[in-house]
Order: sequence, then structure tokens, then C-alpha cells
Amino acid sequence: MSGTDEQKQRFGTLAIHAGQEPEPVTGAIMPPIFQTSTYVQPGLGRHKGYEYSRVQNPTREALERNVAALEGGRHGVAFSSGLAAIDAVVKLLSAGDRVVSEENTYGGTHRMFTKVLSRLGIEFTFVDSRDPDQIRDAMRPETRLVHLETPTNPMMRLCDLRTAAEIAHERDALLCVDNTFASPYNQRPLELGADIVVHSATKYLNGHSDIIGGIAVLNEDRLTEDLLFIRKSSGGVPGPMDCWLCLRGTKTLHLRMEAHNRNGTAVARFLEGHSSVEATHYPGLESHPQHELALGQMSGFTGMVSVEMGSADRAKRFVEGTRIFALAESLGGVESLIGIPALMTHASVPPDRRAALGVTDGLVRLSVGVEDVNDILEDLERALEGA
Ligand code: P1T
Repeated sequence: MSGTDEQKQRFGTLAIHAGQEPEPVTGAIMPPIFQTSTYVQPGLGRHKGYEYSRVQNPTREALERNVAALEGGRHGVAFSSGLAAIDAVVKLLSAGDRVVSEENTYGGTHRMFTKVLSRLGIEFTFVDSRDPDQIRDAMRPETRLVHLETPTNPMMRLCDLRTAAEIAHERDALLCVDNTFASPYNQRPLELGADIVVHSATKYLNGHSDIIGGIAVLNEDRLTEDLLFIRKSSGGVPGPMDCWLCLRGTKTLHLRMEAHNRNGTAVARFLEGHSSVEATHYPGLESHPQHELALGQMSGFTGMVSVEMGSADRAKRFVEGTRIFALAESLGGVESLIGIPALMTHASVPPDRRAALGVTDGLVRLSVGVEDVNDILEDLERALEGA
């Protein structure tokens, strides 16, 4: 499919075809796994565009073209993990530069910013990006990057991306949005003004809980070249087999996300109405304080739901009492997962910070899978009775 054809295609068609041509030698419809570290050069200084797999790999490039198309962007740059992608984006900056970041990101992102990248002379200011004024007030002449997550992990807070993009661009800063929770099926930040979208491809993009991967999507050629240079120099590339698995995953992204959106909504409504649950956080609920914004910038609300159980004991009994929901870190796979962020994915965030965000020991996060919704709801009902 040519680039111009792709511009006309709709999401489900892009998911299956974008970035992939039948392999020219045999006609294989699936892109081969180019499981090779190097490429033979017919003579010194002569090669076919492929020298070494840290720099170029055809399977990885197929994944990059595919996800770029899904995000409505021009370039994809794949990484060995979501954190490797975010790390590379921050490395576009230099010592003395500043980042304004949403305060409620994935715990590992917060750990990388505060414990690793800040040691290299990059300064981080954390804000509640639900309030655009907090972003605006935190901007300094040295601020080069605004890093947002929306919905946030695990509180499901939203940031108005159109406004955030305006604020960042007024000050000549880049806007990077972690779109892991929404997936490009539900939200396309580049179309709302972001410069860079990052994903933990480990989650919805791959969708089958069998790889760790990351990807950044951009429009600007110059910025893409800079990011490719950082990846080539730092080396956080994914292997060809993982790229191929992710590419197989993205072929069904639209089908899976429809089912996640449907089951997520059913679970959120069920939990909101349950007497054992104190609060339910899901942008698709009318009771979510930013529901209007959700309707304005998302087309679906995913399978991610968080609930406040009121105490650590009740949360523990709930997550240990489910049978279909497996107690595990991660999210976005076809199978349902459940966990306690304060003890698992956000354990690296200091306790006082967690408390301020609402990431209490009683907060339970669910990644609602695509099993039969009746079995999912029965599982939750039974576990809540035990809690
Ligand atoms: O695990 P990795 O592929 O490196 O992705 C990191 C990451 C980045 N951004 C968001 C929003 C994430 O949720 C994650 C990883 N999150 C989990 C492992 C989790 O269970 O929340």
C-alpha cells in the first residue's frame, strides 16, 4: 500500500495493512522476522541500506510504519521498552534544560525522572496537569519538554491536550504524551497538537502480554532524526521477534479495543454501583470529574479502571479473591489483570507523594480483558463478597 493510499484508509484497515507489503522474493503475506545482527556488504561502502540491526532492521521498520499510521503520525521509532522510549525522548534535552511532567505517571517513569535523569543535570517539575494553569506556571525559559500521561496511571486523571499543546508551543517546548492507557484507537495526541507520542508497546499495542516494547511516533523529520541518533547511540532497540509479535498484535488493535472499551465500561458501571466500593475512577463514567473532556478528546475509555476499597485489608482480600482476574503487574493484554498500585507498579513513588495523588494502599487497579463480560462481572461480584 503506498503512502497516499494509506492516508485514505480507516483505522481497522491501517491496523492490518499499514507499513507492510508482501515480501518480494516469495510473496509471503506476513513480514519476515529478519533475525539478523548484520548484513553482508557487496563491497566497501556499498550496501542495501542495511548495515547493522541496532541501526536498521526491516521487521522493526514495518512495526514503526504501522504504529505511526495508527497514531496519524509520519515516523515511528521503536524501542526495547516503554521506559527506553521515554528515556530517549528526555535525552533530546541537555544538562540545564527543564521538563514539566504530570505528577501522576507510571511509577517507573517517575523513578527514572527523579532518580536517574535528574542526576544528569535535567530538572523536573511535577504538576497536576488537570489544571492547565499549573503547566503554564511551571514553564521557565529553560523548559524544553512537557511530558504528560492521559489518562494517568493509575488515577485515570485527564489533561486537556489541545490546551497543553498551546502552552508548550507558546514557550517553544515540545509536548510528549504517553498514550499507553488510551491506545491510538481511543486517542490520537498528535492530532490534538502533541509533538511526540510514546507508548509502552508492552500493553495495548501488543495486547498479548508476551513482549516488552516501546515506541515513539512523531511528525517532524528533524526531531525524528535526532531521536534515531539517540537510539543508535544509546542502543535501546527491540529485537526483530518482539517487533514481529507486536505487529501481529496491532493487526487486531481495533477489535480488541472495542471489546476492552465495552468490558471496561460494564465493569466501571458495576463497581460504581457496588456497596463495597468507595470510589470508581473511569473517564467513561458521567461521575468522572473530567467526563466532558474525555468525550471531547477520546473516542473510547479503555479497560483500565481503578477503585478505592477504603482499606489495605479490603483491597488485599479483593485482589486475592478473583479467579479470572490474575494478580499481576502490567495491563492491556487480552486477559484481565488486577493489582494494588501502591505495592506494585507505584511502589517506587515516595509514600507521601502517593498519598497526595490518591494512590492509597486501598486503591485497586483493574485491567479489564476481553473475556466474556458475564464471567468478568461474576468474578468481581464473588471477590467483592469475600472482601
Ligand atoms: O514497562 P515498559 O514497557 O518499560 O513501559 C513503561 C510504562 C510507560 N508508560 C506507562 C503509562 C506505563 O503504564 C508503563 C508500564 N506500566 C506497567 C508496567 C504497569 O503495570 O503499570
